[in-house]
Amino acid sequence: MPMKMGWRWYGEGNDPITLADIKQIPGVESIVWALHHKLPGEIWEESEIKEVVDQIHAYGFDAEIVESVNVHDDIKIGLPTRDALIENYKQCIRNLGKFGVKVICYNFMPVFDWTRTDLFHPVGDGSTALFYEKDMIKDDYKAMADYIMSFTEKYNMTFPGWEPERMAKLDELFKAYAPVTKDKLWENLFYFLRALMPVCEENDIKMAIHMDDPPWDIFGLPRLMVDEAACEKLLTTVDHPCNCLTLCTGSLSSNPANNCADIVRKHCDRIAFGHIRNIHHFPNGDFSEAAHRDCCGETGIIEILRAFHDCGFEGYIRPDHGRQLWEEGPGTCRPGYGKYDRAFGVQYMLGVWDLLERLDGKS
Ligand SMILES: [Mn+2]
Repeated sequence: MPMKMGWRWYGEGNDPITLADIKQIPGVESIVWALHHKLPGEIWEESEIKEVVDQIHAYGFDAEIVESVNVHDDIKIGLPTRDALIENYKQCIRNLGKFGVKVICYNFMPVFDWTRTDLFHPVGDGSTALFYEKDMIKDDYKAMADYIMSFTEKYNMTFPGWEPERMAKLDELFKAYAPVTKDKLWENLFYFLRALMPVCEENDIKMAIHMDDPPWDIFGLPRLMVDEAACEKLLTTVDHPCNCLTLCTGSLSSNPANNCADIVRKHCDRIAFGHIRNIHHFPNGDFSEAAHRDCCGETGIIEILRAFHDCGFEGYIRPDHGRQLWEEGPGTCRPGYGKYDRAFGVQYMLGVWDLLERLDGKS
């Protein structure tokens, strides 16, 4: 199977972009989807899965990648309740396998999922992008959570990983995570994966862990998937072909020391899913998300695509976040998930990819 281009879609009634819109973007084959109303720990029922998969298939897309089946905090913390929650996760895998799902993206970040300080930051050309101001992420986790959650209330929009039900108990969550050291968190991740691998194998599904975003500890919470050494540790400790990575280039390259192309070359056979995103760094440690074009940031998009191509990558790639362009803004567009810049990203990546194929004599 050659590389497949994907597009993240939040579902009917939950995304201003429709499947009919996506159909007009040349080269998109896979819809990256999820049941966004499900809380971590809940079983995704077959009827619910079928409804969305049928919608996706009706437009000729495949529905082979789910992003994400979120992991319950009790599993990450390692509470006695985790075994029952892991059983629920296994049932999700079985149910998704019945509908042709091949890859489940997930993350293992404590408390907070992706973290930014501004979701509509001016880029300088009239567009806006997600922005991270380093000095704002120090100890006031409530201020940051309030900022992100203000969008939820104002625009009636919930973000994956920022479920209001969880955010309402922020102090409790921080307390529960207090004894969870980095080593303990690793152990809990391995426990989770070891339990899942036989079910993944039976159902031909890969678990693809997303990189932590940004790739460093925040608010005293440990973060694991931060660099090449972490990828190596994850893949060798649970050395099973169904234990894979979602290589998110934007997350990793928020730390300029990470070389994503090198990581692709080293671990290509265990990368199930690539998120391609470009980051522009500022000298003080702040960063902004940038257009996919190589020269718009420092992530090295061309070298990453070349590494995937050289390795004969047969997984899925999607444009990750884009900027908000033209009329896109708060209320009209999910931050990072507008229509235009991601469509540009798809075309840019496929342009590079088509040329690599041509140079290789494959097309
Ligand atoms: Mn990503």
